[in-house]
Amino acid sequence: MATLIASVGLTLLPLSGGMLIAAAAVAQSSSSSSSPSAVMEVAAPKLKQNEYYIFTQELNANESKLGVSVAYFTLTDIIVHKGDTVTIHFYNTADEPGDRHTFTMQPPYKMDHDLAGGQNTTFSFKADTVGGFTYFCRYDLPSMIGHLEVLP
Ligand SMILES: [Cu+2]
Repeated sequence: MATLIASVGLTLLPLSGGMLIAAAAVAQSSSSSSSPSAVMEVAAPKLKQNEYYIFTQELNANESKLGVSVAYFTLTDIIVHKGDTVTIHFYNTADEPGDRHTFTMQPPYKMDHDLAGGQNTTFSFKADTVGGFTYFCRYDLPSMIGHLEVLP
């Protein structure tokens, strides 16, 4: 299959199933980066590198009948590199103040941001430990989880 070159300078890589991914070529200056990693990272427009918005969401389902929480985070995968500063804008989208949700992680990324319905918060942390780490809501386990992957 031929590689398509779009007029805006993006290289579109054909994948199976007709999906396309866009890979923008960005020159990385070795003098402007303190990271030893040469891995290319391209942020979305209007976002800083490693800046994420995460909203709470609840399925319209009968939790007591199902016997399990049906809440979740809108963003469930975050991949960064060691040394990155991660910024998260966390929104509890519930109408009722009593519908609390947390963004919680165990050590080494120990944190616990507990929001009432309608609240939001912004926080940052440095990804200084390599590995895979689960973030979760204390009130909605086992469903409400996500995964932070910190690459070397
Ligand atoms: Cu929750």
